[in-house]
Amino acid sequence: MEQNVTEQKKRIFSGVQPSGNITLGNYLGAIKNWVSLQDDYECIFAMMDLHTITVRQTPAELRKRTLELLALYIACGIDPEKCTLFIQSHNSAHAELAWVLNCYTYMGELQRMTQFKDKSARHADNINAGLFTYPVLMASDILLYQTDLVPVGKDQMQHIEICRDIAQRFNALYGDVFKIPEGLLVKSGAKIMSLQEPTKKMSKSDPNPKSFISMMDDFNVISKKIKSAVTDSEGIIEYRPDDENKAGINNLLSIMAVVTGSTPEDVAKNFSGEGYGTFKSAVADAVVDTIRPIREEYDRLIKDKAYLQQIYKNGAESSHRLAQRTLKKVYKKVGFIVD
Ligand code: AQP
Repeated sequence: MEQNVTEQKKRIFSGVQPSGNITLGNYLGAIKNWVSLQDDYECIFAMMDLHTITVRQTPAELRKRTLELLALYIACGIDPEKCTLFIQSHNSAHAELAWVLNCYTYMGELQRMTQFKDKSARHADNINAGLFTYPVLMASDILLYQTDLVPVGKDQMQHIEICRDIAQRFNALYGDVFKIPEGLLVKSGAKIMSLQEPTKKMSKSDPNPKSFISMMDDFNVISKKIKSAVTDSEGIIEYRPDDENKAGINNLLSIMAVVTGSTPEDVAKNFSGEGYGTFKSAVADAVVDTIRPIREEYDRLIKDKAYLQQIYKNGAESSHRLAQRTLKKVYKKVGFIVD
């Protein structure tokens, strides 16, 4: 007897906030990895605009950057025919589930989050409740889609852990409502560091623009930023991941390794005996070579507003359909009248 068994692909959810121009860190730690996953998984990628307002945004800029982010996803190689691409605020289920899950999350758990501590220190004048409950919204983003895997950079692993804890707590009370997701860390590029303070991660909202490479920077600006990256006075190109004094060189070695498909150790071997100046120039060239084709495609796409709109509208519809299944189940379990 002929069997019509179609193997169900595992589902992936991830996203980036349009909270600034996307950095090389976001690209190497997240988006580049998504591209390689899209054939083997059912992928849902969002522009996480709800998350951005935990820090004050300029409304017109946020709108512009959200569309730019969509164009950038596609320019980086995300295929809208294979993946669902949508704007987080277009699907109200995210905020709705977040409210429910807020009631199943403890203050103590949220207080331990590194990102909350970092961002509260950086935005001491605006430590709002949204910043505090950010991980709950992130848990909702993931759990709504019964996600199997969440590809993220190292900085977000703590949020994946709390997402799992919340889901397990909810399931323990109400049965198997949520799939328990797993974080998927890239092998290399999981944490690209600031070019100016290499013990801190590269962040798009860092007030010092020299600290990050934006995917939108002019190519000569990218070169200059890499050439003025903070290193050390030792003058030896060696990969020593546990030596804080080598943080700047380690970071440049990691960047070079990811963009050339090598390992930091091998890159260090290739440049052993060279001066930092020569090495930095080579890293700058390799980074520019990586970004150039993406930018060319981006420049073409960003002009086609109708195409981008069609994609995010389709994405909103599909994501809504999928999310409603979970949300209805949750509402029913907690005792809301659903039908
Ligand atoms: N420096 C990094 N190295 C590797 N991966 C990184 N990611 C972020 N920075 C690095 C990964 O990018 C994805 C999207 O992150 P996000 O925009 O949702 O938020 P974030 O982690 O807070 O990124 P930023 O750039 O630091 O944003 P701001 O400054 O607005 O807070 C995630 O998978 C993340 O791991």
